[in-house]
Amino acid sequence: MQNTATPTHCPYCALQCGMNLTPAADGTVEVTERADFPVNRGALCGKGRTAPAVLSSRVRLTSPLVRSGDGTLVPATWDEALDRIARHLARTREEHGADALGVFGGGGLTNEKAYALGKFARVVLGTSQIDYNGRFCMSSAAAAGTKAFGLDRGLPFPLEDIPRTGCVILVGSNLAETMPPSLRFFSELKENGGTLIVVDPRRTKTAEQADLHLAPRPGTDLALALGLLHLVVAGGRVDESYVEERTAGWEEARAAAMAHWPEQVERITGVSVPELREAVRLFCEPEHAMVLTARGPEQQAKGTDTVGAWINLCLATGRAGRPLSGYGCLTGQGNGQGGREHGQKADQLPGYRKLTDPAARRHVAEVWGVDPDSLPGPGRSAYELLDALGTDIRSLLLMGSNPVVSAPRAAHVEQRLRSLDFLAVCDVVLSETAALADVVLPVTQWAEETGTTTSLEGRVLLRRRAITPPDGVRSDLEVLHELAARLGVEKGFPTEAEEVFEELRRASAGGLADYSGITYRRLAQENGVFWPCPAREEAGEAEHPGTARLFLDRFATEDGRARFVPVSHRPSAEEPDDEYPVLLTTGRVVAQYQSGAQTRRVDELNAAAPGPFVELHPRLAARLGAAEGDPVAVVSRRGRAVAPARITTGIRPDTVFMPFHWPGEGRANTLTNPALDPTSRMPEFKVCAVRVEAVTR
Ligand SMILES: Nc1nc2c(c(=O)[nH]1)N[C@H]1C(S)=C(S)[C@@H](COP(=O)(O)OP(=O)(O)OC[C@H]3O[C@@H](n4cnc5c(=O)[nH]c(N)nc54)[C@H](O)[C@@H]3O)O[C@H]1N2
Ligand SMILES: Nc1nc2c(c(=O)[nH]1)N[C@H]1C(S)=C(S)[C@@H](COP(=O)(O)OP(=O)(O)OC[C@H]3O[C@@H](n4cnc5c(=O)[nH]c(N)nc54)[C@H](O)[C@@H]3O)O[C@H]1N2
Ligand code: SF4
Ligand SMILES: [Mo]
Repeated sequence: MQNTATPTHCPYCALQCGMNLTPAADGTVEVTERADFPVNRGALCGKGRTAPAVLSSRVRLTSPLVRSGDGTLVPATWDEALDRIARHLARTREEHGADALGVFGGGGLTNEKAYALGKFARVVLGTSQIDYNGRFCMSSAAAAGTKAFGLDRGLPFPLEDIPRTGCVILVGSNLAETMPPSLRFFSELKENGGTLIVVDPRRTKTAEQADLHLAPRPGTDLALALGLLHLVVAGGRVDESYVEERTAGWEEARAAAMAHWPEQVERITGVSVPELREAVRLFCEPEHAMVLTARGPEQQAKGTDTVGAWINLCLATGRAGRPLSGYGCLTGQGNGQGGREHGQKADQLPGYRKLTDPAARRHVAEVWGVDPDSLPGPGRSAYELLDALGTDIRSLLLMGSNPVVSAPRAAHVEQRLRSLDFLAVCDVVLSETAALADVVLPVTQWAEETGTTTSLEGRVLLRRRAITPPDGVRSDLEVLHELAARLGVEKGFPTEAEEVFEELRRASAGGLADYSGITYRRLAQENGVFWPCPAREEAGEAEHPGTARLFLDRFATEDGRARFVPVSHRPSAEEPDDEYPVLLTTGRVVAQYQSGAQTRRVDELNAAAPGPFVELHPRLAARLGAAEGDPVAVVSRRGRAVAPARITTGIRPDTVFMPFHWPGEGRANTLTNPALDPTSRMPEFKVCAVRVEAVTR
């Protein structure tokens, strides 16, 4: 084989760093620098650099597995495994109805897979019960963005705008660990004289870069944003003409903010009034400024209102829909953006259309060649779906998620999964969730297949096949094709990604996320195309260039105005009390990815981040009598987890932090609270009440 480099993108996070892959003579594949991709300019974090290790057949699945009579998983042929899945799904549907079938997808799946999975659920299974792990990710920001701007795209501008703005408030993002190559944009911002404000209860690697670090008590970002808006109004810093021309709803939002006095906000958040004033000064003085949120403020049972309050701050100061200013959400998974646009979400049809909209149903049903009335309505959100397993939902097909580790109240979710009549999982490795399945199908992954993803910038990218997959694996698209055929739908599930994308283009045409002007040919030539990009098929018309910057002329609402939301602070679903006096928050470390299913199989990453830990302040550690590395138990109303203490002054004394990448005794999600945001249905991963105990061993 010729050793030519194939340009492609990283399998992990939403930055979708460009990289070149070159197959080596020994069958392995080498990652080399791809300097032409402007987002990372060749830089990669350790996860991206070591991603080929997960292609090795030593760590992955290369044969279908089926549950045998003695309860163990044993190898089977593809036909046996597929037949078994089709048989069980058909039986469940016959005995309990179509809504007893569940489908769970992932934001790591390509656009083509996410599209095909949504279509499979609605057209082949006829079930409304489909949702995906993106619900646990950026759904609160998506809901708030849709309310305010009429459209949700993670960043409404490219990352390259960041160095040229005047101030960025980064709320609950630890991008120095979660998207390391993106740190460059913030360093350049500072070199250009701009300032960075980081809002995080912990002094993270990202917070260390900040000109001002605000460390609120977890779950109080809503009050913090309201307090800042109060000071903006009190200081006469409202951009009155912008508010008049480009927004609606200011009076109610203003009144709500004025009810939040700075001293009261200081008491709720622990951020002092002088710090609040300094933040307002840094944010308001320059001509341009941005607010970017990530999971910190979003993964709360009031995440939608919280993001709404930060958007209000942008709107009141005229910092949205103008060059070098705006609100953005740092989407998380590789295809976290595209994965939420094309129909694997419970209430959604492709093109970011609503399943409840009759015109959207007609359009998509026509592309699919089905009767619009045959399409089911909206289903349950991710946690509610997992909670209904074994009761309302009897059989589940899961693709691209590992909820045994990543879902809130994970011991309960694990027990729900075990109580199913039938579970089928498609994965590249035997994840903790796949290990519970009745049938496991081994699938191809990034370097072995072609497909598109949409990065956090709304940039649609082409991932190219660089190597031949091992014998024994098939692609997710082939799986859906084969299952559809076995369930009586012979057509409409092509196995070639480009063919699926061609249909996705038509299905998305005219929708908010319009991909109809994007083709594989263009993606192969350009460094991605930003949506919306409508087709211009009229003779002689030039191709639509794509939309790097949104809202510059108008917002995507009916009247073109952005909407303020009148929001007020409220406590977290679970506040500390005598029995559970400490706050737990959760998140990530640089060397592990998500549930760890992939990265825990890479030696170099395990050496850097070998296992779970509990980050706590020296004062709390002293009270427990715990020294660095001693096991400590963290107990919540959901359960108990044990992990070594990591003592640092970089965390508030009232708060402990655990990363969520590991199963077993140190699983953070044993503890987390599945209280849901009323709009986005996001679980409260970032705040729950716990007790911390010393463990004697
Ligand atoms: N290394 C690595 N990188 C990743 C991932 C990974 O698993 N590992 N996952 C990818 C995905 S899917 C996502 S969604 C992104 C997530 O990227 P981030 O949002 O950056 O990651 P988190 O660590 O979950 O949370 C960010 C910060 O929120 C803080 N925080 C906790 N509670 C609160 C609060 O109440 N308010 C505020 N303001 N902050 C709070 C935490 O201390 C943490 O430092 O990362 C992506 N990149
Ligand atoms: N406590 C706590 N919990 C959290 C969070 C938190 O901050 N705190 N964050 C939440 C967030 S933001 C997210 S995004 C979720 C993520 O959590 P999960 O949904 O569990 O995400 P992954 O670990 O990425 O799981 C993806 C699975 O799909 C497999 N896979 C990879 N590529 C493919 C493919 O192409 N096809 C198929 N079929 N499978 C594939 C991987 O091997 C892996 O098993 O976790 C959430 N859980
Ligand atoms: S930052 Fe994200 S996309 Fe870039 S190499 Fe690391 S994991 Fe991959
Ligand atoms: Mo995420």
